[in-house]
Amino acid sequence: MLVHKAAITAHNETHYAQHAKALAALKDRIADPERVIKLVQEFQVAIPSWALGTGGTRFGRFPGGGEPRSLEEKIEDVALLHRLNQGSGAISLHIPWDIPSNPKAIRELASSHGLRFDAVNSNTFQDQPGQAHSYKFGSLQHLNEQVRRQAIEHNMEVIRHGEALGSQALTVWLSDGSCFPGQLNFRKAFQRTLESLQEIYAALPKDWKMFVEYKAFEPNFYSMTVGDWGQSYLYASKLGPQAYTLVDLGHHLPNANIEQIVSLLLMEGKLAGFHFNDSKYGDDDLTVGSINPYQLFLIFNELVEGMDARGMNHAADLGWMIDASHNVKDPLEDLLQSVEAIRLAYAQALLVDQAALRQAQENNDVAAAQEILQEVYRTDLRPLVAEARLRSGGALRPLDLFREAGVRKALIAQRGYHAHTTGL
Ligand code: LRH
Ligand code: MN
Ligand code: MN
Repeated sequence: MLVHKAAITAHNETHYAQHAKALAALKDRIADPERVIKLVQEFQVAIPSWALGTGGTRFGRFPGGGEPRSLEEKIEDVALLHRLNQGSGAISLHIPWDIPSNPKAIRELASSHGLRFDAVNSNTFQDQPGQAHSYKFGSLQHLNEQVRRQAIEHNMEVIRHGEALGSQALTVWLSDGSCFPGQLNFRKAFQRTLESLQEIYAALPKDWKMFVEYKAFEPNFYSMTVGDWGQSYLYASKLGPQAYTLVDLGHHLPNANIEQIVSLLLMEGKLAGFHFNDSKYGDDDLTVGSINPYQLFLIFNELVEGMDARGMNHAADLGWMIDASHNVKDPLEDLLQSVEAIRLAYAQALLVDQAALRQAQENNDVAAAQEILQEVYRTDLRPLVAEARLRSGGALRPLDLFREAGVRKALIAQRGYHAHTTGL
């Protein structure tokens, strides 16, 4: 096992004095820091099994070495992240990229590391070897009933895999759509997709949710059959109470007001949760918080306000998942940065003075409203998030410890330069 408890303790001793000083100074400035620390400790983010290796672009792939060669090794990597940050206690699988051949053993391995399985993802956007019918012209929307049947059955199989692992949600993301005007009858494509989703919905266990993920464009560049939150919301509403809309931050047209979308989906009780990433141009899948951390904070501000208004449990009632992948960073370092960015935005949102904000809104005091939000956004809350990690047994500085402990070198020595062959 890489990075034992003893290494974390030694690391924390080295950094403790400096941390304690920064924390004390911060605690003097903010209201109820203990509440924030506790809520951040509880807040866990799921790591996608497809982000543990270096991602590719459609032009090239530059594997960094030491990448996991099996689902077991992917779980080992998530366990390592979780030991370091105590904030990534879940894993989200994409099937068939990761098929648990021995689900019982996989489930035990995960739970021995304190990990659970978040939503399982189906994949009808690629043809798999030996598959009878092609998804070139769509899957659940396809004109041919046999293609739709194949895609429906795949989703049912994913549910069965998820059940064996203790997962409780199915995420359906469809690349279905059209690339050119005139290619598709939008209304009929919607109807066929809805009917296919209804069959999958009927196969959901009673305590499961279906997450309908939308995306504005790519790989279809003229229309997407689940192209925005309105369309996803339509499907989710027509499907029933177990269906919800999943927000992937990169799946919007530029400058979309994602926080407003989030607020309204929450209001309607139809928000599933998130695929966290960041984007400058499109579905860039960049590290969450790397481009627009203010937007991330504004989203969390709506989440905290809206979830509290509905009496929801922040940690448990929505799906918190990362969906990012790229070419140039160590994927594990990148995931440590991701979880940190998410927890930081959450901590900031927890400290927004909601009563003062409400009052500013009621008085049309626009400047005061901005000041209230930016007061917390511009306060450095990293010591609070670090304290949450420390109290849960994680490292004060996970990324530094990852480097000091030579994790990547050790992984390369164990696993070699094998590049993962599935995924993006
Ligand atoms: C599509 C998407 C979707 C897929 C994942 C690999 O762009 O966001 O969630 O399952 O990427
Ligand atoms: Mn996604
Ligand atoms: Mn995406």
